[in-house]
Amino acid sequence: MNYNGTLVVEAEPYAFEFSPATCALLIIDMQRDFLEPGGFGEMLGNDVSRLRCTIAPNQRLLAVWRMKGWQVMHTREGHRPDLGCLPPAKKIRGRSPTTIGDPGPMGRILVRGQAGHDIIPELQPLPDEPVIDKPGKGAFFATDLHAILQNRGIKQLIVTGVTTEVCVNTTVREANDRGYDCLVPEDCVGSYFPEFQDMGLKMIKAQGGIFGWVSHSDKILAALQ
Ligand code: TIU
Repeated sequence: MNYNGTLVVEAEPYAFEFSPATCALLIIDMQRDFLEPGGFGEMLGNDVSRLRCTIAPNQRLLAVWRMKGWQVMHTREGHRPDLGCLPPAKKIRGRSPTTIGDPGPMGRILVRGQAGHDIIPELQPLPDEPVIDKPGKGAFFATDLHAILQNRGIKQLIVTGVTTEVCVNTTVREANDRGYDCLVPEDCVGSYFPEFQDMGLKMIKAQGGIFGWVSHSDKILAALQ
């Protein structure tokens, strides 16, 4: 802790300082369809083990945030059962025979209320933790996340979850443009593609932290000692 009473995390491109009262842990899209064997992600040919290695570090960080009584929020990517919030362009992207809204291995793919849309059991939200249902990749688009953060006085975010280059990166960019500082612990975010994991993190911290900071959950936990 420094002289302001803020915590200082070793990070790149330089130390990330935060006040716990105004910093939320935001866990992005740790959903069964992206992470579980037999889900939509695996059905598309992806290796879900590349995402599953983020579960334990997320559990560790989440346990500490909860123990301290600090703010935790979760997001889920998905759509209304009537698909009214699914842009036709998103529906047909990929030219796959099975797309969002169709029956999949764990219910209708990325539809709210279906088993595959749910957050994995290891990271289930508590009743007082907001869950933001988002139709897009970024957590701010067409959601009340910004209002919730403002109402709770949040100015900084620890952003974790999947996938690094898609929903995590989009959310960090959206948050940055709205004036939030974002720290991304590299072991708590995952990609199906190793090169995108690497570049997705580099893009955040390049140019003096153009979108935010990158660190590791061990360094965040060390800052709390
Ligand atoms: N949550 C999220 O990143 N949604 C995706 O579709 N990611 C992919 O990498 N496909």
